[in-house]
Amino acid sequence: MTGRQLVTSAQNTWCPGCGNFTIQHTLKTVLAGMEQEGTRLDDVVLVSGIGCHAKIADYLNINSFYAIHGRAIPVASGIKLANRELKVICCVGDGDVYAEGLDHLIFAAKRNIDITVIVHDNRVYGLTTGQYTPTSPLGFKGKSTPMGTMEYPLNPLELMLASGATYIARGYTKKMDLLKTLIRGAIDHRGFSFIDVLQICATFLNLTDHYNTHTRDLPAYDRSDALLACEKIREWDYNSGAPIALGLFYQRKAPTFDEQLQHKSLPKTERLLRTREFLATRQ
Ligand SMILES: Cc1ncc(C[n+]2csc(CCOP(=O)(O)OP(=O)(O)O)c2C)c(N)n1
Ligand SMILES: [Mg+2]
Repeated sequence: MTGRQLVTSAQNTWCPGCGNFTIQHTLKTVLAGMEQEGTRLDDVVLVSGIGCHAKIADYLNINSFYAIHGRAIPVASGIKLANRELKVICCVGDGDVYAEGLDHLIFAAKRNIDITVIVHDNRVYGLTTGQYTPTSPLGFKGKSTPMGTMEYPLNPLELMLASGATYIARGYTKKMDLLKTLIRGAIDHRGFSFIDVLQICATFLNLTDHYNTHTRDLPAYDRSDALLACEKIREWDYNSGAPIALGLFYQRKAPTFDEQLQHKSLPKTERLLRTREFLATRQ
């Protein structure tokens, strides 16, 4: 099917002003562009977690799987391993993937499985009405922390770098052109691609003014240099008032888990060759 209507007729229940609209629109634009360039949209699968973000599976007219909370990544990994021809995109929430499903995120990055993870990081549990998540700012007052959280937020990009992710980026929903480039780059990347998308929660944590005044583009540097990437990633720790860099922080080529699994069925000499190639990429 070409030129398909990408938005479904399902009733949209996101709050007015929610950042999810931008992510949906941007993903739709990227998919339409890919289709124009020859990708069959039937070869794309969207897997979502549970939360406000996850409703994107209802609203986008592509093959999709509504997983359970925190388990979008294992479902996506299974889909990719069953059919390597598919482009598998996970839309997950910060509560979903940095709390309940964190171990899956780390291991998917470690394995460098060829899937794309887009985190709708509103830094709060939106659907369950405002509890704190691992990226909520220190002191955030929500339903479960009426006196303010006492925990310092996690820096998910640093965690992904340490875990072995081969494409690490941060976007912001009010910078749509950049977000589009990052999403397209992530889908085209062979290996585990990760984008943390800062989005506001219009009802429980509206950081629009802060993001609008603090976000900056990343300067030019060698994106395959892990030490430089780490330095840039650490400049904003999800809590300080420091400038918030947006863009692609890190990218490197490495064999993917799905490729290697296929190599297991190759003759021994061929396998050894592949193993050497793999080790060379880890120096
Ligand atoms: C196994 C399981 N644990 C907890 C829940 C309750 N629950 C549903 S959505 C949600 C939080 C979602 O937050 P987030 O992933 O940040 O998504 P958002 O709503 O902010 O988009 C929770 C805790 C659940 N549905 N299933
Ligand atoms: Mg959330």
